[in-house]
Amino acid sequence: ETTAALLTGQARAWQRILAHPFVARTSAGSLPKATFDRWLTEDHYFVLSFRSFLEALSEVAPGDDARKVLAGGLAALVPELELFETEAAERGLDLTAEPSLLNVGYSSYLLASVQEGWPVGITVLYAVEKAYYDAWASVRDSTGPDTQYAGFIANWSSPEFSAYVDQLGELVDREELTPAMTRAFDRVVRFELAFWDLVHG
Ligand code: MP5
Repeated sequence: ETTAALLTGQARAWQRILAHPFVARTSAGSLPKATFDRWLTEDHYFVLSFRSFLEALSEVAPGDDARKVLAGGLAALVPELELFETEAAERGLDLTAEPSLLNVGYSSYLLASVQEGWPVGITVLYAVEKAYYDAWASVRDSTGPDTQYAGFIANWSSPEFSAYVDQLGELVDREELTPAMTRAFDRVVRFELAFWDLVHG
């Protein structure tokens, strides 16, 4: 299986994502408010870029079933962006703040990956979503329902999101693994770790 090979190749880095202090401290309820605020502001920029990426990737989807899966992902971004806006307003955050260069780099890479074609683009999409699902599912499993992060936890660890990530994995598994796909997957893993470091450091 293509996804199994990709995940196995990055097993140690994947553990580092799940054990990252941002994830661990969010779970433990000991994350400083300013750190979460920083994440929220940076991630909002990321999600706006991600939406353009998803739209561009839909254009090169090989069939109606793939397009339908991606359309579901696009639809989910509407309530997700509302969540960011509501939380930012409550926290008094300026979502138009200039993002970090790392974030600009990661966000630009998403769109650039579509130029490499569908197999690379769908690999990038799967890696991005799987990384968030696994991280937020681990937060979900160690926090109660009264956590201040409930909206975000639900967004990326709901049964619906889990099913969506599985569908993305099935689309990746239709593809024969290529070095370009491995490079893309590994790059997303490095970006994910660097993103957590950025907001937590
Ligand atoms: C996602 C995200 C998940 N919001 N931020 C990072 C740094 N990685 C992955 O993407 P989405 O569009 O919020 O589901």
